[in-house]
Amino acid sequence: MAASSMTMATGQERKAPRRVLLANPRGFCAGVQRAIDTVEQALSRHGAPVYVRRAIVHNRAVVERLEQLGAVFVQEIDDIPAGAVAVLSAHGSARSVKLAADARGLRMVDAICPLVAKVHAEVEGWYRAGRHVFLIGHLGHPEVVGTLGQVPSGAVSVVSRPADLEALDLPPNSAVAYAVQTTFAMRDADDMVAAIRERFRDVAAPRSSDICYATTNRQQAVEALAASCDLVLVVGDVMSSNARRLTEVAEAAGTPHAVLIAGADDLPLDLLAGAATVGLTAAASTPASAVDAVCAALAAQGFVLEEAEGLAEQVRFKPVSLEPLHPAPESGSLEDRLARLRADIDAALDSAIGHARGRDRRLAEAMRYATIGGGKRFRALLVAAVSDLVGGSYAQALRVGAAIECVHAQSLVHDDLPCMDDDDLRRGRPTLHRKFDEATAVLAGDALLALAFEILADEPTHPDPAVRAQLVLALARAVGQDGLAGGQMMDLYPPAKPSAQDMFECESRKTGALIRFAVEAGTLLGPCSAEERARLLRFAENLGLVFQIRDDMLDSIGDAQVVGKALRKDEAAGRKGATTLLGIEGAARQASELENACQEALSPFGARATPLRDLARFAVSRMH
Ligand code: GRG
Repeated sequence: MAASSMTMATGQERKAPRRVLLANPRGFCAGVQRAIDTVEQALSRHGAPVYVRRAIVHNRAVVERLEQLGAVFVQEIDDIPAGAVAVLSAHGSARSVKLAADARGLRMVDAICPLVAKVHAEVEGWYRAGRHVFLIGHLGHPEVVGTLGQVPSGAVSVVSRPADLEALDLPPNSAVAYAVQTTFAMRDADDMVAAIRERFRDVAAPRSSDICYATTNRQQAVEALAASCDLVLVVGDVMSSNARRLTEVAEAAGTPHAVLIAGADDLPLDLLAGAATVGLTAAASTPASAVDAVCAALAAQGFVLEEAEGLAEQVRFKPVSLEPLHPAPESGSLEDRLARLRADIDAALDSAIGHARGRDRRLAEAMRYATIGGGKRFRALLVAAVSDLVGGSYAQALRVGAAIECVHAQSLVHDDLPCMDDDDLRRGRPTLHRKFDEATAVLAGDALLALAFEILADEPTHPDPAVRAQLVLALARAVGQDGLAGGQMMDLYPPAKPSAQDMFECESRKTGALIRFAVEAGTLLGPCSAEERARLLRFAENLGLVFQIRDDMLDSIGDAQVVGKALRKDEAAGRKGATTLLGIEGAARQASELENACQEALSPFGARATPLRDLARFAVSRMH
């Protein structure tokens, strides 16, 4: 068909007019429209300049028009003045970008396409479920970079061709999952999924296709007309992944030539001269004005324009809220808040441990094993809740939370060593010295302890060096002779006949000290009156004891599977905890009285203290 049209086109007695077949649908999708609207509305609401990190969508003309309206496009968060309004691009951003924006005090508006946000949520869910995730996409594309940045590095492998799977060292019985870049070519994704399924038995898949409706519709529309065209023109930016996919799809569907053009100035005149039927489509990021200009130029060359039959798209997304985001997990149930905080803490720990070349990889692996992807994050949530209560920054609280989790992980790793509690299981997995070896466990603990102080002393934790010094001092006291180390000594070498007072003293140091530090650190991150601080510290004192008494109770009545470690060891070792001294009922009564004291300490804060109340409730009733 294409060849015979060409003959007609170049022959003397050509009758049929030369025509342009316009693919339907083409051009802007709902996600692109929403992102552009977001920048325009942010400009009218907050005034110029509004900063945009990276191209809001991949189209030069769109970016230039927004620049004329007062938008300033930058590459990195550091290029944006503190306190400014910043819009994040439709392609989605890594967690670290949002945390950097928050730490810089930016008023952040995230214009992520909701369909990309769906992929982020899937990837995070599979990572949490312990699956290795394949992201079918193009390495380096901003959408892929943003998706990778939702989980710690190494949790996701980017693959684009079946051959990429061969390079991976994963046994066939691994639990895996796949997600797809929203603008990936449908047929290539199908091939990739088939290759994954052939290699792995346990494969979790997205509930609905990750390739977005706009990519799907535009690829199908161009595929339907390509074979009848001598030439297919795709109007779009060279940076646009979905534009480039449209040229590939058109060529694969049988047109002899598919050319990506930015606008009317780029028309391939040599190819047009010999073409009778030209297909025309446009990427999801191409404005209608660019397509109109190309149509006008083709009409001027004698082409008749014809709309091809196709789908009418009705998709519209809710506008982005223009209330600048501070991504603090202040809303939702305790479980929701914990889930969001866990993901953020994992990302903060992953980036703090880092991937610097030349460092010992085994040590870094052991540090990640000890800290990432496990634990309730009780102490980190506590810092975030107190910081939020006193008006502190979430990003700063997250850094302090990560530091505390490093110390906590260190204490668990050392506590599990044969010279202390000699445990094989922690957080439902082999203890660190069992997974690695004892020397690595000692050194990973040492490095985590050093990292905790490094995080606290580093500038992004707080702009005021005096606050950073206070944080460092308070943590040093919490882990030293009067804190964890001293408490552990009392536990290992108790007096011959320990009294209830001895037991409380030991637990207050071993467990309470870090919980008290979490609360104290939170109060340092925002403005807090002396009275508020005293109440919060009282809350912390009682909470630490509640937490430890419940720990003792779980040792007697808990389910090892749920708790994730060996139980019934204290009594066997003759160690005196709350349950051995007070009995189960007595311990429960004591914990409940202490919880009441926690709630009383919070009473003047009213509803603002709900997250802290929830934590106290959790501490007294937890099963793990
Ligand atoms: C920190 C310098 C320094 C020394 C450490 C080994 C040691 C000295 C102290 C041991 C402290 C210890 C193991 C206390 C028990 C605290 C406790 C109740 C742990 C369980 O905490 P969860 O339930 O654990 O919050 P997850 O796994 O949820 O994080």
